[in-house]
This record gives sequence, structure tokens and C-alpha cells, in this order.
Amino acid sequence: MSDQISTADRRPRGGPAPAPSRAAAALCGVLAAGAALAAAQVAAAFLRPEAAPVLAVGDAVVDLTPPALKDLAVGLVGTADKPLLLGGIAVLLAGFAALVGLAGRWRPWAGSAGVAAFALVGAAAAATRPDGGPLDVLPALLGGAVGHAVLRLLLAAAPHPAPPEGAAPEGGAAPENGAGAERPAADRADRAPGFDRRRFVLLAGSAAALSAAAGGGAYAYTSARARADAAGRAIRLPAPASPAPPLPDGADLDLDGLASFFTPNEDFYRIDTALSVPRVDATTWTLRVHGRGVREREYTFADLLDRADLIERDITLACVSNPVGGGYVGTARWIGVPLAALLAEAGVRPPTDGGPADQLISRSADGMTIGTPVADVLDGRDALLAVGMNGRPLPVEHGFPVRMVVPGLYGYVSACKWLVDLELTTFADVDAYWVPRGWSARGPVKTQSRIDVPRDGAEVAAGRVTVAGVAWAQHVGVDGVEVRVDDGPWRPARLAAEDTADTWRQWVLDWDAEPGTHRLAVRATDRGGAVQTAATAPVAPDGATGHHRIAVTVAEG
Ligand SMILES: Nc1nc2c(c(=O)[nH]1)N[C@H]1C(S)=C(S)[C@@H](COP(=O)(O)O)O[C@H]1N2
Ligand SMILES: [Mo]
Repeated sequence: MSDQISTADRRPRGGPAPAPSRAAAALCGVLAAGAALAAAQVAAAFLRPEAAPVLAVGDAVVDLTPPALKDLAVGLVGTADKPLLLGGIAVLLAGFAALVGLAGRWRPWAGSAGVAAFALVGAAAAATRPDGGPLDVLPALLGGAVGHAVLRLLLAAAPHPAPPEGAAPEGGAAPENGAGAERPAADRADRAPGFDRRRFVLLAGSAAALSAAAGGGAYAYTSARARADAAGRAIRLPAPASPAPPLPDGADLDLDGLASFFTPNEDFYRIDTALSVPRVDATTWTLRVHGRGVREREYTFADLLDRADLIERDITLACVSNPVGGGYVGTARWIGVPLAALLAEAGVRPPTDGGPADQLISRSADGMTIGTPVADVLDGRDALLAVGMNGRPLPVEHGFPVRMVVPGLYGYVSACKWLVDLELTTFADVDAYWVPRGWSARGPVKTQSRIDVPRDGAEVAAGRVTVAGVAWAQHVGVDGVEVRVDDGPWRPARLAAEDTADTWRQWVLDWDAEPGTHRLAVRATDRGGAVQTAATAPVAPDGATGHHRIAVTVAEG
């Protein structure tokens, strides 16, 4: 074993050993990191996909990022923030790995320390995720061990610059073969100088290829298994005791470029902090209901599906971070358990009726906490524990097996996905996840309207132009939409038939467009007669306001 301790042990007597070139050492570091990640990915595939260190570190970064920076990131790149974050982590990692390789050039212990630091960060991130456990350190630690071995092997084999006059051609850092055996000096002395390089290229190439194959294979295996899980849980949605009436004729204008009334599940916006979608096993899933003034209860998924009081409702869901005119809003036909009935079984009373809790904290499998006013949930609106979305079980991305949906509240204060726990508490006692991050504890939806056609910046022919869009004021209802061209008067648009007060409403207006560039603006009026404000507000802390405006170029007809 003595020949494996370090390259320093094999210095020729009488002089320092030439080290591998800088470039080669950096490459060794990067390849070792690749091998480490691949090994960790393989281990995670068998243990728990979420324990893969890159994902765990990414998730931790998401939670630790200062809100302002996160807003900036989402503002700049929208929902591409996740791939960019993972890419950024990969670049940082490669840089750090190259430094570790360089450090290992002269001082093997420094390389080892670098690898250990890297493994510990991954292990700590994995173990401290809300859904993580002590076993989750294993992939990172195994990756560290593999990375360490590969770094040693490659550094020992790395070619080094020509030795000083008179020294043996291959200097002291003897190439080590896989078994760690050292050749007799005589054998090395008559090797061609190109031998070192060829051997290194072969080793490095094999390391890269093996890492890519193992890491890629493990990743593919994990994804395939997730898809098989999804297919395997062919859950039959029960028929709701209270079905939603058919969509009224004329509620969906079916115009080119206008958002369809129901948003297909595949197109439904997705907002969450999860880098990898939590995979929850419905057969072992339970929902715990507990807290102030509650007889604690636990429900299984079958308990929910077997209930006689399932309802089906059309509800428009909107994100508080939807900018004016943005797309983080959609409508679905949900099936679920009426939340008020379920809470009533546990003895929950509204605060106005002496109930000791004014906040309902919902917790998800991935550790998200969302706070909803108890008063809103119990005021008769169709707050749901949803199990179905547009006729199908909830898609994994949208919270399978159970999520909350509460008409009239932004998603961050109501729509907990991958729900596992409901706690009755108070706003004074508990801040939900987004509150210390600069968002309001209460988030009723603000009335908004959007122009879908023409698109902003579009060129249209002069004459009759169809202008159309959607408007929403969930749980209040939309009673009017008006459009203004340039500085002209507000003109009423034709409203599509209303589905319910909890859904958005389409609208359309025929515009006699004159050549030139024109600005179009839209505003809605809710059922209480309140006109959507023109005052602009940013998305934080409780939702954007202002009119959606677009510019259109009208060409001579
Ligand atoms: N577990 C969990 N639930 C969550 C979130 C989250 O990050 N994690 N985001 C919330 C936010 S901000 C919104 S707007 C809605 C979005 O739901 P969707 O992705 O199904 O459109 O989910 C809510 N529920
Ligand atoms: Mo949101």
C-alpha cells in the first residue's frame, strides 16, 4: 500500500518531483467531480432521488436566496430560473473542482481536503432539506469517496512538463496503473515520452465516459421510474356528489390567440420552490389535521376519495407574482373534498364564533408552509382539498395526490401542493414560508384584466380588428370590461357568458383600427362596482396592480 499514499512518496532522490501541468491538474479535478456526482446520482437513484447532492444544494440555495435577488432572477428569466440555477451550480462546481485539482498537484492532502469539503456541503444540504433524513448523506459521501479515488488516480497518471536536464525522463510522479502497482524504474526509463500522455488521455477519457454513462443512466432510470409511478397509480376519480354544471354556452369565445376558458393541465402555469417535484405515494399518504381547538384526526387518500361529499368546481387560480398582463393564472375544473366540512368534523369553528385559530397552516411533503385565513375557508366559499384537475388525478407538478384550492386567494396563501398536514393556529404565532421573505401574510386576489389579442407589438391591417382577453376578480365576479385606445374614451367590451364568480371571464371588442401605432389598455369592474385601479404596484408584497397596456402597429388596409 505504501506506493499509493501519495505521489510525493515517489520523488526521485535528490530533487523535488515535477508536478502535473496546471491544465492537466485542473482537468483531473473536474473529472473527479464528475465521477463524484455520477456516483452520488447512482446512489440517490436507489436511495431517494431528492438526495442527489446537486438538487439538494440547489433546493437549499433557493431557500437561502435573499428575496430581492430571487425576484430579480425570476423577473429576468421567468420560470427558466431553475435550469439556470442548476447550470450556475454546475459552473461554480467545475471551477471549484479545477481548484481542488490544482491544489492536489503539489499537496495531495489539500486535494483530499477539497474533495471532503465538497462532499460535506452536499451531504449537509441533502440531510437538512425539510423532507430529508440522515440517510440522505450517503449519496454525497459515496460521491466524495469515489471523487477522491479518481482524483488520486488521475493526478498520479497526469503528464508533467519536461523534467530538468539530467533527471529521469518521467520524473518522480510515476504513473500508477489501476491496481496501484509501481513499475520498476528500469521499465520506466526506456518509455517514449508520449507514453505518459497517451495513458493519461486514456484514463481521463475512461473516467469521463464512465461518469457520463453511470450518471446519465441513473438519471434516466430515476425519471423513468417516476413516470412508471405516475402511470401505475391509475387512480379512478370518484364521481362527485355535487358535479359542476356544464360550462354555459358562450363562456368560451374560442378565439385565436385568446386563452381557452379551461387551461389544459399541460399548459397550466407552475410555481413552486421544488427543484425536483415531490413524489408522494398515495397509498401511504396521510393528512394530519391538528392544532388549536381541534380534535386531532388523520385521513388516508382512500378516506378522501370515499367521502360522500365530494364536489366539483371551476376555479381560477392566480399567482401573486403574476405581473400585470402575465400568464401565471389559469382555470381548471377541480374535484375535491369541501375543506370547511372536513374542518367542521374536527370541531373547527370560525374566529367570529369563538374559534381559537385564525390561521390555517398547510404543510407540503417538501416542507412548504402556506397560511390561509380560517375565516375565508369557513365563509361558505368552495375551498377544496383537490384530488382532481380537469377530469384527471392531480398531475405530479400540480400537487399529487392532494392540494388545496381556495377561490379568491393567491396561490401562495391558499393552494398548497403535495399537502400532508393542516394546522389550526394564529397569524400572531406562525409566519408561513413567504412571510419573512417579504410577502404579505394575507393575499386576496386583486381584480385584473389582460389583453390576449392582438399580441403586444403585433402588426395588424387597418379596419375591423378583434381585441380580446380575460378578466378576473375571483369570488366577487367580473361585471364589466372596458378598453381604451390611445387617449380616447373607455369603451365597454362584450363580456362572454359567466361561468361562476370564482372564474375568469373572457371579453371581446371590435375595434375600427386606423393606420399608425396605437396603445390599447384594459380595465375590469367587479360585481361590487369597484373599477380596477390604474395605480401601478409591483408584485411584492401582495400582488401587482395597474392596467395592462399593449402597443399595436396598424398598417394601411
Ligand atoms: N408545496 C408547495 N405548494 C405551493 C407552492 C410551493 O412552492 N410549494 N407554491 C404556491 C404558489 S406561489 C402558487 S401560485 C401555486 C401554483 O400552483 P400551480 O403550480 O399548480 O399553478 O401553488 C402554491 N402551492
Ligand atoms: Mo404564487
